[in-house]
Amino acid sequence: MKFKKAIITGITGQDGSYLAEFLLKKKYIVHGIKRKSSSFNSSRIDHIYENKSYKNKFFLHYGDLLDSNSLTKIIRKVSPDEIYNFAAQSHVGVSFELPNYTSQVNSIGTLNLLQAINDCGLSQKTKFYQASTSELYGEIQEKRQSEKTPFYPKSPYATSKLFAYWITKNYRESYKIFASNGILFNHESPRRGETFVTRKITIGLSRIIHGLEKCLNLGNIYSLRDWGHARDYVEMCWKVLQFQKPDDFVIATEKQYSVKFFVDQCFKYLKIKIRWSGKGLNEYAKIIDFDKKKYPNLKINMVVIKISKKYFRPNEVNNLIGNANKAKKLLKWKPKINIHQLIKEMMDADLENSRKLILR
Ligand code: NAP
Ligand code: G4F
Repeated sequence: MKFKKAIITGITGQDGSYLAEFLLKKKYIVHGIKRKSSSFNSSRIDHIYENKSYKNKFFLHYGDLLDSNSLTKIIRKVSPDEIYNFAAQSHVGVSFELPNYTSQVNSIGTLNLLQAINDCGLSQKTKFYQASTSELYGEIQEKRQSEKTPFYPKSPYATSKLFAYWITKNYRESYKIFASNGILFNHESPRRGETFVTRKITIGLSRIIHGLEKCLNLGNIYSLRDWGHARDYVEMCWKVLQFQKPDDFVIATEKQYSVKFFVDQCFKYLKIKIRWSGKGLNEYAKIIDFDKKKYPNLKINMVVIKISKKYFRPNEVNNLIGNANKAKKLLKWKPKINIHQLIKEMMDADLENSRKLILR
């Protein structure tokens, strides 16, 4: 039996690790591209690498989206059926600090991959998935954003991903590569990068509970997002490439919550009562009731959330919510994990991580 071969860029990231697990279960041979780092950056995939049943099924290659030679070399050697381009400088806030680098990696990096497919003579064999994003909608032009909603990017990150979106379409039309964009809304998990807001909250609260920190500083807590679970979303990335033709799809839960709601629901899950007071940069949340036996490090009136100017962006995307009708109809998209299950999974994992930190 001939197994399908996939290359995943960004294998060490949140989505790369979940997709690798998903494809291996589907009997794919998975090749991940990871970049050289001076410290370990493989914690999300170590369990796969060490799993004996994936010996000769899971391979890692050093490569970088900015090094087209490395990409061509790996693609030529593997001759993959599918490439999933997840690698990116993916933090919107950081993209304002590193606009040039972000643009190089996210825009030119994507072009380098597409050109490598062509240069290796694989344009009629290798399918290409581009990790596009709801950030493309930025200053929203429609209440719910679908594949037809005009884009209005508001950060160097979003602008760089707009180039990547169009160059993917361009290579589809020019060279008939099966190249598709998944326009994914925010998706989170216990493997989410620690500086994205949901993970920052679940880590922050876990550390406060374990007495490792006193207070969590956040930026714009009134920002609205459509949050799903990364495990659900990577399955859709695969489905996008199994569709009968290359196309672009919005993947979203179609439900919207504020950052403040996410904080409230985390505290609710922990059975800790908080009260919000103040306005703007002076807004804060303090603890008003909790189980003293369960949480010996907490105190009544302890201020646990503060607002800090540091975490506001020069240009904010205030409001995103998807319209995923096309994916529901054509790809049978239906999210399995809701926000409360997501919060439970993330809180439980980070409480355990903090507990282990204390025991060290
Ligand atoms: P992530 O956790 O930040 O992972 C990004 C990955 O890209 C990491 O493996 C990182 O390697 C790698 N990378 C960065 N620069 C690279 C370079 N120059 N060459 C090779 N690899 C490089 O991101 P994610 O949340 O999994 O998201 C996956 C993709 O989907 C990203 O493209 C993101 O922009 C996009 N996206 C994400 C969401 C979301 O809500 N998560 C929504 C829409 C779109 P290191 O581990 O070495 O840093
Ligand atoms: O968690 P975030 O940093 O995610 P953001 O900016 O929505 O971007 C993520 O989702 C995109 C899909 O729409 C991806 F393309 C992108 O790669 C990334 O995965 O911030 C969410 C919201 C923002 O409005 C931000 O201003 O939360 C607000 N926020 C409030 N306080 C904060 C904080 N964000 C961060 N990171 N840290 C804070 O302290």
